[in-house]
Amino acid sequence: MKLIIAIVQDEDASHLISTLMTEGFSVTKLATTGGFLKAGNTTLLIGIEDDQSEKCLGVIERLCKSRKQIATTPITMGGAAGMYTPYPIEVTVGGATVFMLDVERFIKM
Ligand code: 2BA
Repeated sequence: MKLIIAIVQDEDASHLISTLMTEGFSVTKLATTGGFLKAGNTTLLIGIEDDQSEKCLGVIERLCKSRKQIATTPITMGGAAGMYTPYPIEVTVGGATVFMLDVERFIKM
């Protein structure tokens, strides 16, 4: 068995979850926050049998779109004076960041 941890954009989450469930996958949704943009994203926990990994990854790849976002990153000016000037940068977020782990034991009590 494997555990897929998929970090996706909020905009893609609900369609992705409903499609995964229609395809027979069990999904747990977590509301998470990206460390860089400090914006909300969605993390899905999906427990799968080994032979389902390509099917599950295919659904995620098909439904999660990459988007450009403007991040306003403060850069420090003036040393000890501690003045901050917002510095806008464009970043491409997603489609999805996926971790796949081997599951040692799966227990339901
Ligand atoms: P965030 O950390 O908010 O990052 C959002 C996007 O900002 C990233 O998109 C990437 O394009 C950019 N970015 C992140 N760190 C950067 C940096 N130090 N300098 C310049 N640009 C940077 P994605 O790569 O698609 O990541 C989307 C979200 O997936 C991330 O949100 C984070 O929540 C998660 N993530 C990505 N890689 C991860 C990792 N190695 N471990 C844990 N979570 C990860």
